[in-house]
Amino acid sequence: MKILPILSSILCTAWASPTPPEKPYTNPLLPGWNSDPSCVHAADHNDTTFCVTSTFIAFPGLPVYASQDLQTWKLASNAFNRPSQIPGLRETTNQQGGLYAATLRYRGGKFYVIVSFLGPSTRGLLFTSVDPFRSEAWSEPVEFDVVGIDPDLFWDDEDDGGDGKVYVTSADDQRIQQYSLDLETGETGPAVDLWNGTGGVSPEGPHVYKRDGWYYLLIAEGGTEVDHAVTMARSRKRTGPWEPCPHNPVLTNRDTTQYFQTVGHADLFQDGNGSWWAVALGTRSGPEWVTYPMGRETVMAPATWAEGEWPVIEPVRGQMQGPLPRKDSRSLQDRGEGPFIKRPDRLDFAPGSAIPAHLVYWRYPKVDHFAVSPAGHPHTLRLTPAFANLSGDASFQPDDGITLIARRQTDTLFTYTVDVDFSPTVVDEEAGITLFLTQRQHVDLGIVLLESARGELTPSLRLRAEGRGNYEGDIPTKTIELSREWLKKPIRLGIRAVSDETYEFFARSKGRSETVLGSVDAKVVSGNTGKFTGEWALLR
Ligand SMILES: *[C@@H]1O[C@H](CO)[C@@H](O)[C@H](O)[C@H]1NC(C)=O
Ligand SMILES: *[C@@H]1O[C@H](CO)[C@@H](O)[C@H](O)[C@H]1NC(C)=O
Ligand SMILES: *[C@@H]1O[C@H](CO)[C@@H](O)[C@H](O)[C@H]1NC(C)=O
Ligand SMILES: CC(=O)N[C@H]1CO[C@H](CO)[C@@H](O)[C@@H]1O
Repeated sequence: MKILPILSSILCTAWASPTPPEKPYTNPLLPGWNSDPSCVHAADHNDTTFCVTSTFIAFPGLPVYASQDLQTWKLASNAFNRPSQIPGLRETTNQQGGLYAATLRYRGGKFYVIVSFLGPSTRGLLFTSVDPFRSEAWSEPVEFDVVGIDPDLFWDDEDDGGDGKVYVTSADDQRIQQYSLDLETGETGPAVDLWNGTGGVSPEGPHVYKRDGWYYLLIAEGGTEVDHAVTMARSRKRTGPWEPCPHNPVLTNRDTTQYFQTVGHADLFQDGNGSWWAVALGTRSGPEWVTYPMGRETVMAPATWAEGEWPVIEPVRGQMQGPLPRKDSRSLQDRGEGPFIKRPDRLDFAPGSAIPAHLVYWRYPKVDHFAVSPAGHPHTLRLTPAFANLSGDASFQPDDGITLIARRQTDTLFTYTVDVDFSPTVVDEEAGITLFLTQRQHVDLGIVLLESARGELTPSLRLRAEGRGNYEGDIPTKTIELSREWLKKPIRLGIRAVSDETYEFFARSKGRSETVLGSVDAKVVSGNTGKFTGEWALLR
């Protein structure tokens, strides 16, 4: 199979650096499915900011992105990159389970990623690394008894009036709870209730910060849908009592007509110049919240946080401006494993190369089902069909594996093509491309062997969908029998987003004109079983 996808503390001292002038920028910051961001600035890593986002059951997972200008982001590594780190992913059937809402922190030269793994059971996992630009440098996780979801990591420093212990703050049972964690052994202390929020459903996504003698607790409320909001409380003591912020919610787009909705699940960080920023998740859906194939993306808003005061975060808009660092991420060019994430791809799987770090599988792959440039076929990726299709049938076990390798949709408008060299020999055998949200929701264009009306086995092109998401109309299935001419050469299969609401599926044999098989409404891959994930344009 030949594959050619073309895709498109504010320092109040005399030595404080001057704040750079305001510069315009656009959201999303990390386009495509990049929900639940958590970011940290590492001054002694060349003033680089790092963020981690959610990947649920995709593998590799927990991507760590790096930037120096807060605009150009590069995939530095994947904190979750080998099955030994989380054997239980093999048995995770829930399409919205797995790994989400991690917290990234940096301290004493070490990076920490703490997360709940929702697999056969719910476990807390803590990954560490001293080299965020290398996936392999991420540790095997220290496991701990997590209380619920969305763990945060906070050092209650003695020289800042604390008890010197490390605390995890997480969400369970409609409240935010906190307990100590031994970073070496994973031993946890008793959980205490911190805060229930201001009354919204699902208080979650907590982060704790200490400033000017106050413990600040930032949380998400309202559920990660159109009522999503960020609220805050503070206390002189780590365990409360908590005083809610008088201008809660500190960040939300609910009850607005904004394109960016569901804004919430925020984290705050301070860049090298002392400027504060909030990152959060947002969905480009408008208030209708019906068409959103890109899923939940990472957005950023400038913030100010005066001494002894509450932070003030600007509402999230598509076009914003703020004191962006005057650095240049180009110095990251040769660092890390993945690409600058807004660049188009042209992948040719050169002999001896690895599968690019930004491509993902659904759970663990059968490694030998994905061969880069096998003997006699340089510059190709050979996929071996799995027994099950992308949906899996009733007897499908997650560890049977589906042959799927995917790239995030990072642009609303794009063209994606793959040159497929495949001659099916068994009835129903199929290979092609897919627009994939979950195993229950995807639109597939494949080359498949079908029995014709005349009873003959005929190679055909077939467009069909599994699931319907938020779409209510008829979803057409289209089948075209392929003549011998088509089969002599690789067939180029493609998906084109003709608008942010419509995908067109097409095919072309070399020297022939393009055949459009049909258009599919983006609502098909919005909502329902993939409410919390986002779109992948894929090959399989
Ligand atoms: C800082 O950047 C230089 C030049 O790119 C690189 O050699 C060095 O390793 C970087 N330091 C860290 C801590 O990343
Ligand atoms: C917080 O929520 C928990 C669980 O629902 C409840 O038991 C508790 O009474 C609530 N606390 C307050 C102060 O409302
Ligand atoms: C997947 O395979 C199952 C079982 O063979 C079949 O019922 C289903 O229609 C197939 N779905 C797709 C989208 O290929
Ligand atoms: C670390 C950092 O970003 N420093 C910048 C702070 O702002 C000044 C003025 O724009 C820049 O010169 C520094 O490079």
